[in-house]
Parts: sequence; structure tokens; C-alpha cells
Amino acid sequence: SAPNVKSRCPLYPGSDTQRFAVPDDKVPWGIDWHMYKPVNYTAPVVLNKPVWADPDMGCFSPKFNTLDGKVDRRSHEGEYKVEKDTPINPRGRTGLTGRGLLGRWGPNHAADPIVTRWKRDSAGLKVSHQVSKKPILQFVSITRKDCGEMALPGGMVDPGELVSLTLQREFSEEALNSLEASPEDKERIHKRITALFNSQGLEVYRGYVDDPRNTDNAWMETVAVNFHDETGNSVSELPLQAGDDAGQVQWMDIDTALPLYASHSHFLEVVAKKRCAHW
Ligand code: RP5
Ligand code: MG
Ligand code: MG
Repeated sequence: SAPNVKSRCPLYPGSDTQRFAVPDDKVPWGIDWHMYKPVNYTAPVVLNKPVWADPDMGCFSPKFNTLDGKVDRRSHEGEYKVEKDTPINPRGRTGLTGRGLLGRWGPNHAADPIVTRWKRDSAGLKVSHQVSKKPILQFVSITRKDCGEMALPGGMVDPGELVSLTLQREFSEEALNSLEASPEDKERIHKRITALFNSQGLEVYRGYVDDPRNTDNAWMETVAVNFHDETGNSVSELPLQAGDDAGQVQWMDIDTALPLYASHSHFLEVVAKKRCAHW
């Protein structure tokens, strides 16, 4: 399939800005295209200098392709090009320059927790799919407040934060609403899920994300890790409650037909296949 599909969505999210239309065959930078006139756009929230964003170019000289103080500007995809002090999207054209809604020039690092359990009937027996005959996995999904699409409860890695912590923190914030829990409830949630998140997760993806916020100069990357509640009595027993940038949260059956945000469907495919579940 063509690269940068969602990264070329015509209307840039949260704006009235239309991307310059890039046909599939013009995505690779290696294809000369003199007519290419991408639109420059950086969202007002980003230009407002929030703590999570880089300053605009000018009096700012970040160290690309390296750990720049606490900010990790390395890409999981290897070394990326920097032209005229501006990082270049490793997957090709998106029709838009600047940062759009993304805070960092170059890679913006996220982590995606994929929390799964087996689908069970009222007697507690695993449910298999009628056609594939394979057991069905369920994962904790959220509905994103920004676009209404179903997604993994992922989020950005804070500067200096270990990815293992981001995975647990974002899951707690978005699927268990820990940000609004009382200190006692927060402690209870923390105790309950620490064992699961400390268990050896299954890393299913590390790299570029085809995210609708991507631009020619700023893009999302993630580490997606599967934490599986085999017996169904760990996280499965916790009440889900949406929080932070999640509008809704629920256990969803994993299936190839489920439309998901960015490249999240691809991560679920890897989980389903690795666990010999229905896909
Ligand atoms: C996606 O954006 C990543 O896969 C992750 O799920 C998410 C992180 O961004 P926010 O949820 O913080 O907006 O590209
Ligand atoms: Mg979040
Ligand atoms: Mg999020």
C-alpha cells in the first residue's frame, strides 16, 4: 500500500488548512516534482510556546538525530535528513510544511499500550470466531476526543521519561481516568496495574506512525507494546473510565474490519497473529 495515507488527509486536523494534494506516485522524495508547493502551517497552540513544543526556527538550534538534552530527537527509522536546518519526513511528502499540531521538529515520540484479554462467554469459556474458528482477543480501545476515531490509549513520551512508564501512565490517564482519581484511588489503580505493566510485554511495533497530524518536517513515531491478561482477572476486573484526551473507553473485539486511528490497526494485526487469535 502507498505510504503516508493518513499523513496526506486533505483537511489538516483541527484547522481549515488544506494540504497540497500529493498523488501516491509523488510521495517519495526521490521523485522530482517541480510543481510541489506544500502549504506551510503550524497551529496557533504550538506557536504559543507551550512547554511541550519547540520554539519556531530562527534563534533555535536543536541537535537533530541525537539525544538533545532530555529531548530525544533520534528516529526509530534511522538517520533522517536535515535540509536548511529543517528535518525531512523519512516516508516522503505530506503536502504540508511546518509542524501543524506537533510540538517537535522531526520525530515526536509516543507509546501505545495494547492491553488484551480473551473474549469469554457468561460461563467464562473462551469464545471463538464463527468463521476463522480462532479465539477472539479483546483490547482496551478509546475514542479520541480530537477526531472521534477509535484508537489505542497512547500518548507522548515526556522528555527524559522511560517508554515503560509512558505506557502505564497513558493507560492510567486515558482508560482508567487516574488524573481525576482521589489519591487513594490513584494508589489502588497503580497497585492493580503495575504487575501487568511490569510483566514482559510483547513489543509489536517500533517506528513511524502514519498519523493525520504528520507534516514534511514533523511526524509521529511510537513503540507499541502488548500486555496480555491471560486469565482475565488482572486489569479485566478494573472498571474502565475515560480520561484526558479519551472521550470513551471500552473492550473491543480485535478484527481486521475495525477502523482505527493512524496505523493502530496494523499493531493489532501483529498481536492477533502472534497470539494465534482471530484476525
Ligand atoms: C499516534 O498518536 C500514536 O500512535 C499515539 O497513539 C498517539 C499519541 O498522540 P496523542 O494521543 O498524545 O495525541 O500517532
Ligand atoms: Mg494522553
Ligand atoms: Mg493520547
